[in-house]
Amino acid sequence: MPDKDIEKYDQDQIQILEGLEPVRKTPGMYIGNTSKRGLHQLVYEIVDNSVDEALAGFCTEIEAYIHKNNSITVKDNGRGMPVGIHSKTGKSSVEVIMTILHAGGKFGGGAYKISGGLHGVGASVVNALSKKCTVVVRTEGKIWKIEFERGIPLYELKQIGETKETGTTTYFEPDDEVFDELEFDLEVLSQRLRELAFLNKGLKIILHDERIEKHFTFHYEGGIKEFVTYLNRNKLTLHPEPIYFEGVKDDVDVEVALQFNDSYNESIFSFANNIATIEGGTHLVGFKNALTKEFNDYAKKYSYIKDSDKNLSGDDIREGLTAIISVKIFKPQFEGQTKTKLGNVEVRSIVDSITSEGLNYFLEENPTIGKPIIEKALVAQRAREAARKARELTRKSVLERSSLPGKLADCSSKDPKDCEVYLVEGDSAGGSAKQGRDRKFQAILPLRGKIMNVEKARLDKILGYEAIRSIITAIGAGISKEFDIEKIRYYKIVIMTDADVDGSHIRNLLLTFFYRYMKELVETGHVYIAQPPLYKIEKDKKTHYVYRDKELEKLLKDLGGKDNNTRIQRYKGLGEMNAEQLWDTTMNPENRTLLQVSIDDAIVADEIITILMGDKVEPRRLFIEENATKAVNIDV
Ligand code: 1YM
Repeated sequence: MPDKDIEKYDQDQIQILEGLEPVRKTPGMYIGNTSKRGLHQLVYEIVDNSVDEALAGFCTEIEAYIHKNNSITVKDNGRGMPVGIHSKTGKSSVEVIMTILHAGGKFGGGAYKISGGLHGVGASVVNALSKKCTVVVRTEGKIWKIEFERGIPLYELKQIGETKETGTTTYFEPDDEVFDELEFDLEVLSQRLRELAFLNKGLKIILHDERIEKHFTFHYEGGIKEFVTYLNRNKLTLHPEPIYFEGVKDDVDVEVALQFNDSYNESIFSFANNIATIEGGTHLVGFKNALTKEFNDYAKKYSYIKDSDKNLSGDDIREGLTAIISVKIFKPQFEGQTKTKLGNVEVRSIVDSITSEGLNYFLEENPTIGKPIIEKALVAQRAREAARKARELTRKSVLERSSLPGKLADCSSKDPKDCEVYLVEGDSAGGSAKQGRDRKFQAILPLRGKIMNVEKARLDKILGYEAIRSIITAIGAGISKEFDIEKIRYYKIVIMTDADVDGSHIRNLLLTFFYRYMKELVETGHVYIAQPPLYKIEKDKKTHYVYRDKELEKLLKDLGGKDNNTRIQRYKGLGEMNAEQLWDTTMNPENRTLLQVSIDDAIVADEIITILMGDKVEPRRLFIEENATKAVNIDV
């Protein structure tokens, strides 16, 4: 990191924009929403300050605690937030940082800042949305402390002790008046903290979940090189170590790691200033361009292809590729629908030339490693040609067919915004759903049996499954590269499966299919999971439904305990519900809860499918062992 030109923090550089009331009035504007995602965003905002401090070269370790009452502490060993008096306000800088919106140092000067990313609004927003918040700063031999309630300081920054250490500790308790959900998800937090540790090599991040007394250390000296190893951990790789290179040009810091596996999938993840650029951008374009060029040059040099032969296409080369591209730049421009597309034009040629140089050097030094990669690309090229022919034949019948699948019970409304389609496991549940639905806006597509194994199949084979073809035609927007989100016939695609092992398997297969072949559908939040109840409880002629195992006991207690007037029915499958029950519990927008599938959910589904269907036996055995008890629980 370029720490050469870091300026001493200047108190007056804090730019005062506005107070905290607007944050409490419209929290969604600052953290996206006030449900699960927004709640977790609070942690990222605080951790981002510590990571910025690490990028500036002053912090090596971050610890995060999820406390028993779902409050959070983040501690770092950086310089500590500035404690001096801020001349314009006469208040301590810590107080200013915590109470004034958008207060920050000289943005863009000195070090790369994560701030300026997606939400990047900083600690003051977290403070505003917390019932309680405490900041402790260790700097220049002294320990300082200040506390807030709902953004309001309880006292001025005060010295509470002495220390030789430096750093900042921020504690906060999310406000139950603001958030609909207050429980932190260990999986979600560990995923992001692990990612941050991969993206910032050498940075140690420790996560403590005090609710279950578990501790996780994320620390990777190899950075994104280890990230690629981790992503490929369940796959058979074509070469033992990921290829890694880095470079800095015109203040743009570029890191690339890549490794090929024997699958047909391309998994490239790009980041700018530690933010996942889901929509790609100039860094990704530069990388792909250089990759295609270098491997074609190599293939020609070693006579795998002749000058007169067709070049390998980018798709041919990227088959089975797992790669991370991470850039750090001073003024990232985020564009696109979800503001996750890097727009800085200068980055394209910089990543292109650093990738070209890096690959060229690597292939010169390791000529044998290029061989299996090129051979695979040549197979892919031939297969792609065959697939193109197969697709052309199927296209007429599937992709461009005007008639809808016979099993689809379509809705009468034609405005996609109002419409939803239920992908239902099994014909019998499909029948109930057809009877129970509101035919104005709800369409039903029954799917029979196991769907397919998308893991080991190329597109031509996948199109051979009838269930897949009917899903594609029903949604109406094509597939893969030809997928066009503008053409979707339903804004909500709802997966409705049984609450048992088979149901979850089918759900994972469908999610994997959407993730691989209609990714944008998931990214733009059109995919949902229906939540059928697990139990029906009748007591004193009243019917209650229970959707989660842990709610059962509570409900029984609330109803005054189980007695002779209680009959509890455990629903094993959707088929056990009649049309009316299915409508009441699972399909009626007034009562139902739909889970919106995030790209992370889809990635997890993809991983599960890779483990269950892939070639490696050991991860599969481990997965089944680890999940055996859970599986029993869902299938009692
Ligand atoms: C647990 C959360 O906030 N650490 C932290 C924050 C800051 C600094 C160091 C820091 C930054 C700079 C100079 C600078 C912040 N400073 C500011 C502001 N951990 C946590 N550690 N000195 C210290 O960027 O120049 C905001 S956060 F506004 F002062 F720059």
